[in-house]
Amino acid sequence: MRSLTGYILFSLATAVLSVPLSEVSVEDESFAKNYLKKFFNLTEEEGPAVRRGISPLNKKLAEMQRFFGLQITGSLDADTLAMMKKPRCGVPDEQVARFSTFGNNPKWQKRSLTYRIENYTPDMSVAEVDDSIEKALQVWAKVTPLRFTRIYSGIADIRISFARRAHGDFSPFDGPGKTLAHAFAPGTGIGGDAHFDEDETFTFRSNRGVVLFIVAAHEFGHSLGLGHSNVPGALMYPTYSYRNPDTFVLPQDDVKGIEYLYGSNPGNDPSVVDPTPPTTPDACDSTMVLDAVTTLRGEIIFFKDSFLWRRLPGSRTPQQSLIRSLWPSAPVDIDAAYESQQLDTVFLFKGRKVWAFTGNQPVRGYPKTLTAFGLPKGVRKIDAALHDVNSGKTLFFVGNNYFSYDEARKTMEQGYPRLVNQAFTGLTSNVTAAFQYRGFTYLHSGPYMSEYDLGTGKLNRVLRNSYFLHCTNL
Ligand code: TQI
Ligand code: CA
Ligand code: ZN
Ligand code: ZN
Repeated sequence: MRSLTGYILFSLATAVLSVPLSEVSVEDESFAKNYLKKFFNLTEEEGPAVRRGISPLNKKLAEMQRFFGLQITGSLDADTLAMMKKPRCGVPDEQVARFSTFGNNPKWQKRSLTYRIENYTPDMSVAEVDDSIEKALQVWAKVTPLRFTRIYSGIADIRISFARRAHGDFSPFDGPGKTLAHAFAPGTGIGGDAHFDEDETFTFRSNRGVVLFIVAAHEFGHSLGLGHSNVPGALMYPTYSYRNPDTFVLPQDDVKGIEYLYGSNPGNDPSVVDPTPPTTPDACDSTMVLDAVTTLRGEIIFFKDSFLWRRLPGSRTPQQSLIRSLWPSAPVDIDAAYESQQLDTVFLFKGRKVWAFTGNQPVRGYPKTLTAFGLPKGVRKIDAALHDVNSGKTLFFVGNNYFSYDEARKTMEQGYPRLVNQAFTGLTSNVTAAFQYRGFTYLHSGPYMSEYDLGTGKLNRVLRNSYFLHCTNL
């Protein structure tokens, strides 16, 4: 990594030399580098391409030029730089968390578009590929005036194909992993086309391999003119995570993005209640009630809906992501969570079930039921769980009561349930989440969080979620 800055500068120098007419300043060079990192996944890794002498920077420049319909030179020329500097929907991306469009807002000038599936992957049946593609286009058709018609011959607006390695455009695929697919912004010729990397294993709905429906829906977002979003959970967010195709609903941010380009679906009957688009919870919302909080190897993890925030030790700004991107087999909308440091395991609770993970690996034998886990039979769900490092006991909060579990003996303790407000003074409503951090115990009740000293049972202060879960937009 050390020599990389030098390496990038070197390749920029060669890029610039190949276009002798343009004068590119050092500022422009680093601007271009950052732009490509941000929007075209330029990485500073030393890969096989680097060893072969192909600069990743030149490749990315070519990719970007192809994307915007510029002349493909693979070097940082004046036109390319001008395109990079064009405002993206007039809003600097780093200021607002949301969708993006491409530099000059390329979009289709017609509402009726054709698509053609030019070949198939052997990973799935023909019917499954057809269905995945059709459903992926319908994701966008549902919320816009756009209509898609399949054709079986001739030249379609959106040509769909599977290919490996070099396949006739400027961006060869890279073998298994990394790039899964790519698509071109609206336009003639290659514009709108979507290519899928045949070296990936595509699936219809399993969480092994990549779900073709999800990747296709994301690529068609590009085919229609959307860039990446910086809202975790958005379909156009640039990391893949498994989602169930049968229950997928286009997130709010993507709806806003595509409506910005094409308007909303005029046929949408307001009396038909559509599922509300899922939104990403906002750490800045002071009324937000967290589902659960736990520690994990020194981090604090906050859960809300299908999302979590990780607060790394030494960092004040928590990182938001989907629960499934940390633990693909974990549930969403969980009830409670705790960490057993002795077992180096995090337990997640939802309804009558318990999941367990060590690091990011699921623990064998889980998920299991609350009763198999040791909780009394009558308990249908728990509200919060708290592991006390000093005593090795775990407290389970259920309504006004709590139970205590001896982690070492693996048994529930006698003499429980007890009343929560007898052990924790000042707590008048149910505990919604709980955790221990740096010797203090934190019990959440709605948007408030009470800090206790477990040794003395004393309430120190009442805080807001924002005490640990910093709001980063302010
Ligand atoms: N392919 C990239 C993508 O579609 C290609 C790409 C890189 C790109 N930079 C771009 C496209 C800028 C447009 C604009 O994002 S990928 C995902 C996701 C990919 C990634 O193979 O990395 C999906 C393909 F979002 F999950 F990361 C599909 Cl869904
Ligand atoms: Ca690949
Ligand atoms: Zn391609
Ligand atoms: Zn993308």
